[in-house]
Amino acid sequence: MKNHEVALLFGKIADVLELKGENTFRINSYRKAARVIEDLTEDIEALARDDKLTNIPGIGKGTADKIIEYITTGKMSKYEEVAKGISEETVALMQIPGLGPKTVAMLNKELGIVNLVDIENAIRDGKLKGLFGIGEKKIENIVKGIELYKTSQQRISIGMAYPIVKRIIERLKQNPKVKEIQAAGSLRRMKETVGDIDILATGNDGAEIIKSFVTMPEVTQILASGTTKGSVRLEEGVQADLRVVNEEEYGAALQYFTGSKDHNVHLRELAKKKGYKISEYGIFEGEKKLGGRHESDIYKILGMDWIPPELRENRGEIEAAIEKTLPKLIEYSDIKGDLHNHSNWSDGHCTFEEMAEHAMKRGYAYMVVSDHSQSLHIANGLTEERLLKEIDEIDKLNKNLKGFTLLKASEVDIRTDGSLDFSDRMLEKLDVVIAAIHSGFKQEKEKITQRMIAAIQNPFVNIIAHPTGRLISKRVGYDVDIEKVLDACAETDTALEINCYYDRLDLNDIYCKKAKERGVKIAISTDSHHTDQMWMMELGVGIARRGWLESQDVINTFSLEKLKSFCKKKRKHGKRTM
Ligand code: DGT
Ligand code: CA
Ligand code: CA
Repeated sequence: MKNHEVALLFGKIADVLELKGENTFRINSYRKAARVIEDLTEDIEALARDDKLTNIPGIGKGTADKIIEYITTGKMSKYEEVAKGISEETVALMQIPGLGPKTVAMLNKELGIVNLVDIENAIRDGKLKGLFGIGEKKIENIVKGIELYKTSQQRISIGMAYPIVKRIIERLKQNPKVKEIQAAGSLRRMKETVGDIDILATGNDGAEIIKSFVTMPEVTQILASGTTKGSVRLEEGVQADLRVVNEEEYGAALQYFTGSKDHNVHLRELAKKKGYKISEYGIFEGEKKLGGRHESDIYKILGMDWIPPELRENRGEIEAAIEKTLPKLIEYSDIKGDLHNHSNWSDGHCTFEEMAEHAMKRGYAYMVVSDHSQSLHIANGLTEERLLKEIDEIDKLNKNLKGFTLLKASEVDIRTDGSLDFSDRMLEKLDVVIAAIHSGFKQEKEKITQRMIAAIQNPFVNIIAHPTGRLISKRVGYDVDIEKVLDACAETDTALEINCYYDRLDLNDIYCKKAKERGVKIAISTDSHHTDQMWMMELGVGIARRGWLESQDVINTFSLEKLKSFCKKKRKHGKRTM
């Protein structure tokens, strides 16, 4: 539905007119149009199609024409005309709570403020106080408004959105009115960040379903609540929309709202070439509806295999689906163990017994205990002496476990000169060695790449953890030449990690695909410091699927024996440096 977009645009026209000091009659009529369209429960596109726009109270012929223009062209010439000479930044400024057009106009006249940075500077320098009608309270409100605006602009990590949505959907499923319910959009595609959450449902009482959605405990603000759509802001500041659609259109709506936009655009072109039309309501040949109940209808009728949502980014998946060469993607149920975990021997919060118990509950066959190495003092890194003791303890515990094995490991620090934090003699005693960079992030590209390659060439190193060091929305990561790293891994049977910890997700999907193309194996590991974090494996599998990985590309789908022989193989063929 384009209702919100259209309403926003009319609101912006009103704002700009007001900013320019135009007459109030026109301004009010645009505001009114924006409000009724925002409150509308019917789809404005459907009303336009049925020539019913002018039936909406407050919408005359002129406004209806503008709506039709926007729906058909994606533009509204009236907006472009009135906004001429005013930057998008200034228009955006007027959307901030506490900053209407009048205030922005005044701030522009008095202080030359045109954008967010300008106003933040002015507040910081105390320039606002004393201006017309601006007191302490008003400034406080503007500061709060800016904060809110910023959070509403942000995308949230999938790691934040995923559990919330899972919980919401599980709860709504309990509602007897709900027949089918599922997430769509970027969340269903397991994109690493999510702009907003899209949920689709079917059921026989739309209004009731929407009501139970907008009254959930997670809701902090209700943005819209109708019979087919509810829109709310949730705890994390993220917006979530629930649409209740007709059963016969569920598959088509799911396909449409899962996106991505690029995937859908490509698919629609393809449909057009074949003489079909696809929309959120179904797939059509002329007036005749060919399908839409199931998502697979759309792909099948277009002559291709159904495409898993994680692949729908227009990165060759449509071509592969036509040629029937899509990968058989890894599934969560293929995972046999978690390959990177910390216990309270270093900076974890649980004992490895507790971690193992949780891993068994997840149905795993093994789990790696990989506490930090000695140099990492801030993480309570283990000296060789303590690591030897930990190994003994793990051996003792393993004797009492049936059908489950704790693997002895270390997350050994790659020091700034490229040497490892333990001697080979120590590493040799471990089942799995994970090497990672935790310092010297600002090193030159060549230096940091050499440093990582030195670790990869060590015959005992099996996995490079969080290979780029990035933190989603917080840190770009070190400047490592990933191509060279991939080459070195391919030559030495060294795996790269998808670190599933939600603000890392490192490697990302793009690099996973590259790794697969080079024959480099991947380890999907949670880097858990608590049992409560081990669920994030699901995020890592999502990233792996986005990277086109199959189960044989991922070493923790291997049986214990196969995993052990993968790790040993390198020792036999690699160089010794002790
Ligand atoms: P996000 O929310 O920014 O993380 O990304 P998405 O992919 O969830 O995008 P969103 O929420 O704007 O829309 C959900 C899906 O609906 C999107 O993936 C494809 C479809 N969609 C929305 N608007 C359009 C559009 O204007 N054209 C096309 N082709 N598809 C659209
Ligand atoms: Ca979305
Ligand atoms: Ca959306």
